[in-house]
Amino acid sequence: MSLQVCFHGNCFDGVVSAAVFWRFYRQRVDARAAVTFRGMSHGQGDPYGVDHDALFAAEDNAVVDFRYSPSPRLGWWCDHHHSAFLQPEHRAHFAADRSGRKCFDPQAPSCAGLLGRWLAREHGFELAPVVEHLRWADVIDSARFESPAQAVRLESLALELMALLEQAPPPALVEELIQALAAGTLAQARALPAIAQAVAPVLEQQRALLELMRRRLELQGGVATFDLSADGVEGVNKFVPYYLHEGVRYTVGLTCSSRRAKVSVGSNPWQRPEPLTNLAELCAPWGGGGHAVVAGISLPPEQLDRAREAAAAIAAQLRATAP
Ligand SMILES: [Mn+2]
Repeated sequence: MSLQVCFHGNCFDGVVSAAVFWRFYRQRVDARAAVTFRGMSHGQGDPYGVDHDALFAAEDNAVVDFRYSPSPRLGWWCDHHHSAFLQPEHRAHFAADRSGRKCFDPQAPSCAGLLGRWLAREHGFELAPVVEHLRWADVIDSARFESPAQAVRLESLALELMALLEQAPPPALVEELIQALAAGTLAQARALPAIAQAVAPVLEQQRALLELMRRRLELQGGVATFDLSADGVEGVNKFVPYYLHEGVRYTVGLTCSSRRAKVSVGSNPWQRPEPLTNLAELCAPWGGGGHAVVAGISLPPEQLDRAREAAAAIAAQLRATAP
């Protein structure tokens, strides 16, 4: 039997979900299945392309931590994203499914946790060997960190792996990680030579970025601002401002890469401002969006000046809400 597992790529929860599913499949469905893994990402249009059946080309096909497909070739599905159904017909198709092999819960903090517990309950999966995987997937995917220090200093194996995946490592390395997580503990996966070698420069880069943020961050009226648009930095750990300064209510950051100029707006998850200004609404007039507590604006890199203007305007609006 051939099996393809599609998962949310470059994401700790997606990778752990793929590992948990593969462990289950070998344990309960087919110990000798030939597996392929495919990391998926959201972009313009339908991530499965115009012909879903063509993408689900293996004899059995699973999707975890990613969007639904009504393809009859999709055998297994589990997700927790609010945006799981691209079309209303997809939701109806899922609701009519009687296979017992599809699971959705938008309240679940992580897909891996939802998947593991569902497979244990409904399909005889032995959960005990992966409880540590699932616990960390819950923490990371719902950003339920104990403190800014835990979120920033990456002082645990799972957080190191999270940081590695955010840097979009090569698919072969991700597959090696999935296989290791399907077979053993987080510590065993982290200790693999290829993983250890890939993690080291990522941690070094995170430390350098932290020092850069220490120099760039400006705090006024409880609003931390930073402009890294000239530094060629794209992915910034959004919790750094709360780690570096006490009393940060909101952050407004500007970054610019070859792909986009980005304004990132967030509120302190450990001391949520009260009343909270809805950040998605603040970003909307500039063509941005997101959630009430964290939002952003993405523009083409040529419009960096407009992004800077938006960042300044939003920071001023947030300062004006000072208690
Ligand atoms: Mn997830």
